[in-house]
Amino acid sequence: MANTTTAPHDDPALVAAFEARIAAGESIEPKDWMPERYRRQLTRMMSQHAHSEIVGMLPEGNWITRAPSLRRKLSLIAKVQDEAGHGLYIYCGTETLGVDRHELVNQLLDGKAKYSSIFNYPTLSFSDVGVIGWLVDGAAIVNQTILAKTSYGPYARAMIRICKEENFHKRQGFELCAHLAKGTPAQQAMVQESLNRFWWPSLMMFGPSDTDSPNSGELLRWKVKRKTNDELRQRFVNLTVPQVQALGLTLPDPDLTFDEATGNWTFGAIDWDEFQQVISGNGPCNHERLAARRKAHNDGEWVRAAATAYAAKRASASTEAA
Ligand code: BYC
Repeated sequence: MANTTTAPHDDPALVAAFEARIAAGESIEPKDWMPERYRRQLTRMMSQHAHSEIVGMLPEGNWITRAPSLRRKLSLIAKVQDEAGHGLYIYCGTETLGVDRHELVNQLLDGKAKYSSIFNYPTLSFSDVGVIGWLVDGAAIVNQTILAKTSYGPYARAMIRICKEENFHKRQGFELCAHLAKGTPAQQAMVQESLNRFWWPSLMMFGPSDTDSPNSGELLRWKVKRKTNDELRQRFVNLTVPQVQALGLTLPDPDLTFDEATGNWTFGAIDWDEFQQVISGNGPCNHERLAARRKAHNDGEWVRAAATAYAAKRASASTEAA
């Protein structure tokens, strides 16, 4: 990943002016002056986000050939394609910060870049497609609706469009889960089993607890993040528990209780050791995911070569015409 531990000395007067703009709620745009550390933090966060969208195509893409009906296949293909669009859109956003997309892609392929932990879990049944749409896109919406108010203009604008599509993904996921939950005993058992497997990893998507989140302080100060990891996780739990109940399903958490005083659903302890393992490259599917991305990248070499040759041909044609 881009180094975020050191930054050259920024002019204190420029930093003060920048922080005053942030405090006033102004949007920071690509050509505006920004502290080097702000640029690096955004590059880190946005590139991880873009990688997550691209790797996030794999678990669900696994089921395209085995979707149980034409309707399910069409909506799954459309969703996976949307995720590709989100990735490309956010990579464009990172380029406004002065980084080369190829550099970021290479960091992913070399295993140096992070991407969301959730995509290192396997999709074992078709109901996982529903649960991912419902929970994973649902968690993404909670996180990204707030990011739509982030201080960096291009990222905020990307989130507005992406959230609209994620909302649609969430609905198709919930609709699939509702269909299974009302179905045969075997279908009910299938969706319950998917929910059991994806619940805790979905909570981990929001990142470590606030006390163990090294980046949050700086990101909150610069209004890149507008809520903490724990605040967003709690919001997701509060939104999701009633949906689980409405489907007649249960969550794999014996400690889940409603706290009348706070209006929050309190939940049990998250397995942070598992989270650390997954984000360190040792989750159930990390190797498989990176192998798939490397293969796709290598298989696409001829497309990149053709596009480069075509661009060169057009450039020389326009030079000759001038
Ligand atoms: N997975 O200081 P912290 C999607 C890392 S895609 C892996 O709290 P921060 C979708 C973190 O990077 C969902 N790593 O970090 C796609 C940091 O490591 P480094 C992706 C994680 O940045 C397809 C370290 O742990 N969404 O929705 O303040 C289909 C310490 O964490 C994770 C985004 O990327 C994780 N879950 O907060 C369907 C949203 N959590 O870099 C859906 C944008 C933490 O220091 N990103 N780490 O080595 C964010 O909002 C924030 O970056 C995070 C983490 C809340 C994720």
